[in-house]
Amino acid sequence: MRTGELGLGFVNELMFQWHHGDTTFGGAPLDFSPGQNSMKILLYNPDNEVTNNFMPHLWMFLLKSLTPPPHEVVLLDGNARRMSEQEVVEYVRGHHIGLVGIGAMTRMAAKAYRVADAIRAAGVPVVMGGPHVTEVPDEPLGRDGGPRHADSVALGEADFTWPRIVADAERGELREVYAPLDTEGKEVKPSLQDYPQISWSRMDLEQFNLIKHLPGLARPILRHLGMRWQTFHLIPIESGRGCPYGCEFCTVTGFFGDSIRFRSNESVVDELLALKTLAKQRKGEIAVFFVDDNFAINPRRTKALLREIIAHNAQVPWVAQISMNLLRDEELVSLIARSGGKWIFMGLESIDPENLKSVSKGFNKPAEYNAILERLSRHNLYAITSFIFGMDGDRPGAAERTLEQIRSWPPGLPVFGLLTPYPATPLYNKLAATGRLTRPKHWLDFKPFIMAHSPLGLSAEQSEAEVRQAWESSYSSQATASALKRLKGRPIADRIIHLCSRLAFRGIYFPQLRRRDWARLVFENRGPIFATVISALVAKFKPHPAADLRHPESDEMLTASRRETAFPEA
Ligand code: B12
Ligand code: SF4
Repeated sequence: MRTGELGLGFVNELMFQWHHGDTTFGGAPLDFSPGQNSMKILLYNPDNEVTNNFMPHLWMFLLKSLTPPPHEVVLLDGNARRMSEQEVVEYVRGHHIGLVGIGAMTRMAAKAYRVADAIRAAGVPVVMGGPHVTEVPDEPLGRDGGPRHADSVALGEADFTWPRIVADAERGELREVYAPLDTEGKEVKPSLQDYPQISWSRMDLEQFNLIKHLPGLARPILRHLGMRWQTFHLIPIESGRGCPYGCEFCTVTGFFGDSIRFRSNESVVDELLALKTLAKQRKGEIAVFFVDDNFAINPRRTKALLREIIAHNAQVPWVAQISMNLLRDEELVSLIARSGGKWIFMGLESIDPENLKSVSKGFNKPAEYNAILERLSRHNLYAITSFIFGMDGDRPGAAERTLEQIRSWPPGLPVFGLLTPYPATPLYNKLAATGRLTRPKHWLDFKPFIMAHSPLGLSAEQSEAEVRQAWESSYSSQATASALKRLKGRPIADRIIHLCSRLAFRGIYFPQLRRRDWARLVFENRGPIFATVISALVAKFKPHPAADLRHPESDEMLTASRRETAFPEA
């Protein structure tokens, strides 16, 4: 759904006009000059109560950067620090918080509402934003017959509305709905040309230090093997917004719109350079996740950005989401590798062309999956391939047929999910119209990997079993051993990262948040772990021949410090 098309009676309640310097609100001039009263604002992102994200959410850092002075903003991410409703309330009381902003994906909505209820009961106002409440704004406002959870909702992209919300909260005059609409009720989208500078060096990133999550024993071993990092952070950066493809199950085209917008190359490069400096200062490593929906949606622009990254020596290891069809371009793939790209996330979804057509993703061509994955592999790039089961064309055995293909591809990280009807997507509307939703408000009773509708060729239980089989088979200790064996000729740092990623990715399906889960996992995978440690020791004491360290596509040699150690030093 586009915010400008909200079928709600209150669309015209709010007209928000913002035209580069011409800032009016409902006709009245806006005043964003620093207010008298400094407020402490908490931005909170809930966990989904089952698994944890490995990366902080960009929206919190972005809104913090857009908050006008003199207000102070503190951030809490339930994924890094899981807290009960009462614990969040204690935090709010203890830190004298005057306004709480909560953002949530659909699967975190139930927890978000419970936390919001507890905070409001303690007398502190709550504003909710993000994709879920944008799709179903009546729900948090209690206009659908259910209880009310939020004082206000911010619909759509909140870059422009957030300063207004803060100003209204300071005066105690929060409105119910904030939508970035012009005087004609049309949505105004940020161009991203004046993207704010996110001061990562001033953010409290300690809660997101991934080294903290390594099992105790792993740290000294990795240090002994040459890993000098004291911190490791995966930082979200956006270089653009929007994707016009409109896949049936996806909220992105509706939410961000099919108008694609980009930051300037300069501003992205500056952010990367700042992060590089920060990593050095903290004696750590920073990798970047470009959270763009489709990082190469405009290949010419992406290539120009990657060339700028290379020219300014702004390379950091990075991950991005790129649709398969755009990776046919050899020059693009080569630039990705040379600019620091390591992992590419691809929504392959299915190996069945009919299935793909049925969800409007016919631009994915299963016949070329292998060739494209081989191309990435030749450039030392690894793929995170995402598949969905429970589509209408799936029949029993869908997982095994998919696994057979995956096994023939270069080793990567496959992930599997169920077709999930997110509210306001074309898929949701289609299933609702045909009476096929079995749990129309599945998010209020979130259960991971449980169907919310009946597919045509499988039962819900069969679909769930296909997903289970896919995870079990792909992340068994035999599968990990075989993947590591096939990566034998690759740089040792790549192999260690692959091994650690495999052990961590398994946790998306098999909860492994307790120490004893990790101990069992390490024991089960002792074979590949031992083999990798031995290879790392060999690499440390007998430096690899130059060819192993040479980038396959360039003559650039890795720096001397990298040559000496199994892991790049900060
Ligand atoms: C990065 C990302 C992830 C990361 C994790 C999230 C993270 N740490 O950033 C990873 C890769 C782990 C991930 C996983 C998943 N993701 Co994801 N992800 C994204 C992605 C690509 C970018 C998010 C982002 O940072 N966007 C840029 C920021 C600036 O936009 P934003 O978050 O929307 O914030 C803006 C507004 O929404 C608003 N806002 C947001 N919050 C708040 C709060 C307040 C108070 C206010 C005022 C405003 C506000 O202001 C911001 C500025 O305008 C989005 C797609 C997208 N482009 O957003 C999907 C997306 C959020 N993911 C989605 C999904 C479905 C998933 C998975 C369920 C996929 C799966 N099947 O496993 C998992 C769930 C993970 C979990 N823990 O449960 C859906 C969510 C749909 C929905 N209705 O909930 C999205 C929208 C993509 C899609 N295909 O539709 N994801
Ligand atoms: S290509 Fe990706 S981001 Fe774009 S609509 Fe399809 S699933 Fe969504």
